[in-house]
Amino acid sequence: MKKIAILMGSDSDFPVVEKALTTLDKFGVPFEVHVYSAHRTPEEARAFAMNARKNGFGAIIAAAGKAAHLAGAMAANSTLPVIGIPIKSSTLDGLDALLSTVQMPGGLPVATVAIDGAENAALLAIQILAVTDEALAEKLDAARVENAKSVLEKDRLLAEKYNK
Ligand code: RP5
Repeated sequence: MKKIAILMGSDSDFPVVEKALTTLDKFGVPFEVHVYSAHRTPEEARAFAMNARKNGFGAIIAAAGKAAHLAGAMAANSTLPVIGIPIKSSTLDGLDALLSTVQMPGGLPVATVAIDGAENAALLAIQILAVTDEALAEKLDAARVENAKSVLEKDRLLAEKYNK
């Protein structure tokens, strides 16, 4: 199976990004995690993106806060699918990172999830791998069923308590 790259601009992003690791683990999807910054370590970030396909990756998740250019830098140097996670890390509540990540110029797509949306980033990466992996697709289907069951159970509990 292809690996997923999980990159973050700073280790201060890790408490949010950790959810992506646990989600990939839950589905048995292999990953590598790194701290690379589009601004502080641009050479390393570029080298990672340029070699990612030949190093066995199927998608790149890139999380960054503030002037969040890491996902864009990955997209500039790789044609693998890039998923951006805008991190809420400054006084602007993550809106800065959201706009920096999502507003890519034509020709360089970044699939941007919600602010701090690490779980969805991992699920989207898994869905990309599942296009050619039937067993993984079945696991995704089963997880959707479980998710729906848990919501219906919450509905049942609230309805039981308040709907007289
Ligand atoms: C961004 O700046 C990082 O992704 C992080 O969200 C933010 C702050 O980084 P630190 O100053 O905490 O290292 O590049």
